[in-house]
Amino acid sequence: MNDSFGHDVGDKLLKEIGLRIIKELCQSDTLSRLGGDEYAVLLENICKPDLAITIAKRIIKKINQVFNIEGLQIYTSTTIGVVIADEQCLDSSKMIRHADLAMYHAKKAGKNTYYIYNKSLEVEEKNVRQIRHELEQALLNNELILHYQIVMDIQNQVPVGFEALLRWNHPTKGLLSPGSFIQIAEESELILEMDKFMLEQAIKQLLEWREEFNFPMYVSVNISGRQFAHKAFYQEVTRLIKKYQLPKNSLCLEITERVLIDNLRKASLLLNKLKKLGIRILLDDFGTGYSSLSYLHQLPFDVLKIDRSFVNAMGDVVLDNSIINTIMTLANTLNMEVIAEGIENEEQLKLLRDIDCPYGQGYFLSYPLEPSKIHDLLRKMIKNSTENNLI
Ligand code: G
Ligand code: MN
Repeated sequence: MNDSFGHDVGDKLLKEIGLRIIKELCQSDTLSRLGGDEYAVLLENICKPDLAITIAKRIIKKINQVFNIEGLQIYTSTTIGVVIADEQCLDSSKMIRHADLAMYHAKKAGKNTYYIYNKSLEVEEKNVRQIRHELEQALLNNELILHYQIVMDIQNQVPVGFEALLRWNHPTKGLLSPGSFIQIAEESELILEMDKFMLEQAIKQLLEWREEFNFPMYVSVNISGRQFAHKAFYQEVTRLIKKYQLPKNSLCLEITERVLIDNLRKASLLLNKLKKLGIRILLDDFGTGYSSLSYLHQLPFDVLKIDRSFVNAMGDVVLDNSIINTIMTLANTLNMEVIAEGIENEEQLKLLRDIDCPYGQGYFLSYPLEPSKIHDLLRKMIKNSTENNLI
């Protein structure tokens, strides 16, 4: 708010919010501002815990209504953590900490929500702290590694590139997929370090294989929302392109809709700048989010990646696959390429070929594997393509 409208408006909004909260309280209650945009309410003498929830709901509703400040119409939202005092242990700092934990939990559930503290939150919090600590160590000890999955031109059976996928070689738990740790990393600055590492590592690997096989492949790297929004991201990409003299169109960045939707104009500017550097932009998991036609039109994607759920649900006749057919037509109209994700068997591959889908990846073509295995697989595939005059 301060950045968009100035501190004056920000200050007035905070006061207005305070006034709206006070209106929901009675004489014996206390309201204070903890700092930033956080407030604490102490309800004394309530007859039953439910009342705290009723009041939380009322506060959420009131703050969700428009604010008129200096001629501006401002909309905002709230999340509230509720903690019920334990008669045996009235420790104020502990109560605030618990309310805080509950509030963060509410935030994860979305805007305009409340959550009531319970003991399991603390266990969860401890777990998260532990994983975060282990991740910091992982970065220092080179436990984070990249696996790669080959992307194929499925019409000609020729490899065209590979997607870099993060794995954690955990000292006791074995090889972990990002699902088990990426969210925790994304909630802290750690994700930035991890993304930086991935990007550089993937570029080095690409150049090594391009040189060895003398074959024009690309590498595709998944970009987190945090990194995409970070002001140093563009600089970092520029630095790497210079440092490694990266050929045009050999680096792809995979971005999900979720990352872009918050600030379409800013996203569009950044994507266009990245494209000028010779980077290709892939829209990952297409079809699972908003898939709004207006942003597809506004953003300069090179490729749509059809989410694997659609490939998984394919019928066995070309005409039965209206969603995939529609995505193909859409991509053609918008001058974008298509990669089908999650091809797991021969039937799916054949159908996608018949539908004229140009590119694909999935377990049936290549599992995500450690670099040495992908190296051998690429060598075989490229040798095969050359022998059969496919390239
Ligand atoms: O969101 P994104 O498309 O980047 O997800 C990549 C993930 O998909 C990787 O973790 C990879 O292991 C997984 N994956 C790759 N190919 C397949 C496949 O054929 N089937 C399934 N179920 N998962 C796949
Ligand atoms: Mn991806």
